[in-house]
Amino acid sequence: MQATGIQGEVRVFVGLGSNLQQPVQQLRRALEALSHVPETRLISHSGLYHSAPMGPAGQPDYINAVAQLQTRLPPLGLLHALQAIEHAQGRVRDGQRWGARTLDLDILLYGTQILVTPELTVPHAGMHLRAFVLYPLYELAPELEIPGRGRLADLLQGCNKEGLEPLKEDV
Ligand code: ROI
Repeated sequence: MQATGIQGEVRVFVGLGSNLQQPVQQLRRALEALSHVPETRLISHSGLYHSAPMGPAGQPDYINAVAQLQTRLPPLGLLHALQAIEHAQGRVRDGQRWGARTLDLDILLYGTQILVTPELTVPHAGMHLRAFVLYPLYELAPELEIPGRGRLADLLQGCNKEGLEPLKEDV
């Protein structure tokens, strides 16, 4: 089955993360920006979560969420639109792997497609192991199957939730 909906729209899930410069505000601003991406509709978003950093220690905790979009943009067109939002919100690519960031927007799923290019890998390579992705995603689409990885509900069972907390004061 192909994941294109009516009029060629594809269901996409985008992961949002920030741990610098007022992360909650960064995510709110990013959600607003996502609602203005061309040929794209923002359908819904999860609650915001507080999460312990994965990667190098000594960086602040993150705020994470997941958004659901319907888009007619091709994968790389969407990627470039997301990068423009990251850039507008002060993201600087300092070359440090897994370092702190003002805003990270990751395409998690693009319909049911599996895509591996130098610029973009979909499904997102680490998503099936990350509680800060799987839990917010489950809020939006508990029935989801992650292409090549299995059922979201099963992946959730095997994932350590430690350090992940729904944000009390939410959007
Ligand atoms: N850790 C958490 N908790 N949340 C993130 O969004 C996040 N993003 C990253 C790395 C640095 C891997 N760690 C993260 O890119």
